[in-house]
Amino acid sequence: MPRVFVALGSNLGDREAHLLQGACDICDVAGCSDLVSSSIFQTAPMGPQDQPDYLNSVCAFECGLEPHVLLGELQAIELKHGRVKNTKRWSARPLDLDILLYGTSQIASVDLTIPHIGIAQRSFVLWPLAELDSELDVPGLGGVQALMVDCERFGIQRYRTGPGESVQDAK
Ligand code: A4P
Ligand code: MG
Repeated sequence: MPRVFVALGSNLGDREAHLLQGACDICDVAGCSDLVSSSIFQTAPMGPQDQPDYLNSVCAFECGLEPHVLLGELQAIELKHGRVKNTKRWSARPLDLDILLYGTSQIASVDLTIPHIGIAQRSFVLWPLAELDSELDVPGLGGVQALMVDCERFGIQRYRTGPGESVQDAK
């Protein structure tokens, strides 16, 4: 089964609860197993600045679902968390779930691009990805550690270390 990496982002409501419960919701999807989560990071918003800071994390799991089926499951979880489709690009949301990597696949269809299109520019994706697998190769783009060197930082700070541990270095 391919190993899949999904980015979680939240900047509305109880952001930490949305990320933690969102990962649990993915665990509950039939066909998804052995999920691990990164630390949670806080970042300034990319895009419109008149919105709260984000919490971001990444989870990795074994996936027996086809990529488009997985996308549908993730969108259903976003809706369950109160996500409202907004015509304004990059607006605030309780939970955003993006498929970053699906094994070594490269997909370019109308509604699904893998690796995710913004992966190389975003600290809030690359830092948690590297935490889960520092040797990870992003198909078509290169090693995650090399990508981290040039990405935009968005004022990234560690907010919560790993799953289940409280964090002292959250400032
Ligand atoms: N789509 C295509 N490829 C994928 C993929 N790999 N994973 C399509 C998930 N979806 C994918 O997504 C729009 C469409 O992208 C979907 O219908 C799907 O078919 P959406 O979640 O409805 O809308 P969106 O998230 O607002 O759009 P977009 O352009 O994907 O935004 P991003 O890239 O997700 O960025 N700032 C900080 N600090 N942290 C953040 O997490 N996130 C965003 C949203 C903006 N600013 C942020 C953050
Ligand atoms: Mg999205």
